[in-house]
Amino acid sequence: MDTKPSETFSLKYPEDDRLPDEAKRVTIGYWDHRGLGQVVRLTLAYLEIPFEDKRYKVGDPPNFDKAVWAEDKYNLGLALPNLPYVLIPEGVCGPDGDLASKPSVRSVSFPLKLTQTYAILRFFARTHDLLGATEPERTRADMLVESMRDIQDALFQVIP
Ligand SMILES: N[C@@H](CCC(=O)N[C@@H](CS)C(=O)NCC(=O)O)C(=O)O
Repeated sequence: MDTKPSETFSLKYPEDDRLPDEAKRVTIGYWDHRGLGQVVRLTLAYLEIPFEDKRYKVGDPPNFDKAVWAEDKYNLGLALPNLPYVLIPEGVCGPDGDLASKPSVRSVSFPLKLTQTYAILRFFARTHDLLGATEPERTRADMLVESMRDIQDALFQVIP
């Protein structure tokens, strides 16, 4: 399977070597550890999409207070508030506005506000041609993802 990111439909920034200002940067929100958020961070890093790494710190033991996330949870306009989340402002589409002009996303209003890890990953996979070109390739990719999810779920069971 060719996993090279698409040049024609991507969220990449114009190649002017300048990091986009904050207002035009993708934001990933997650706890200050790897968990479910890390695979989203790694996916954006792989795609060379600069992002704001918003990390929520839980309080000290034994209470592990989560108030810092509670402050944002219902104030970000997330349809299904959760962590990780991804915020994508309009300005981060390709230099020629590819994302916004694609028929499949034309009617979407920015910023895109995404939650649910696998929905986020599939969004970036679809928009960067990482899903495979044929049905068998796409199914193989799905099989791999679901197998990784099995391993991840098993791993989470052993973490207290
Ligand atoms: N199905 C969700 C699960 C998300 C989830 O359970 N997130 C945990 C961290 S791993 C959390 O603390 N969410 C914040 C909340 O429930 O408010 C996903 O895959 O994103």
